[in-house]
Amino acid sequence: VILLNAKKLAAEKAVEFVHNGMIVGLGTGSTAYYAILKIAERIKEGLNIQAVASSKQSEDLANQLGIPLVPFSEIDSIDITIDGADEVDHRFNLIKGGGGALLREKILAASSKKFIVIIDESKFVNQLGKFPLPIEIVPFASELTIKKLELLQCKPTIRQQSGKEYITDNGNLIVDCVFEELNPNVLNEQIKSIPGVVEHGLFIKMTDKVIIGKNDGTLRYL
Ligand code: A5P
Repeated sequence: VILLNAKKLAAEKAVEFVHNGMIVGLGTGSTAYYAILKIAERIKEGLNIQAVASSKQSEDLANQLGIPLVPFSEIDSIDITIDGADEVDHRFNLIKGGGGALLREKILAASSKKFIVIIDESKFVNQLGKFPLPIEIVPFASELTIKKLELLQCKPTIRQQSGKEYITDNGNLIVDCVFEELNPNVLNEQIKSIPGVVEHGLFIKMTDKVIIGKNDGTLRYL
């Protein structure tokens, strides 16, 4: 039996859209990992690109693999960003941030000419919200911010790691929110309007292409 890796399949397909001279946004997580490996492989074969990383984790990986990185301050825009997601619906709305990198990921996506999302089929859903929505908040007065989030009918949990509060690359907290009903367009505005919220993991109208790797070894494109 050949074991197929649906994440790897989608990731490697996406890297076919990377061409010489491009500035490439590197995503974060176990699916983006395979895209980064493939980009490194193509660089060894002669591909000439520069990359921007969406997290410390992806930056470290890119450095280890010899992918040339540029600081964000030195570029005007990104040609293509390839990143994973936690959930994707039919309208190309996403939940991201399971890995905690949502803020930088969203900054990259918003500055990218092409934003390609790579997932395995388990993440393609009819309705977003089974996966708790990650929301990045500043530590100052976090109790008050969380109370305001609760008014939006959500059950918030402060993310923990090794018995302590998880801290993002930007020094903030992540609150994982389960909503009674998740209306992406409405919540997109409501959550952002709460002072203390830095960013949330809903990515609305940002995605150009979704590549789904299936367990039977085939691909599906949206
Ligand atoms: C990282 O912050 C997230 O947005 C990831 O893109 C998301 O959690 C997907 O990760 P996996 O590919 O590991 O499932």
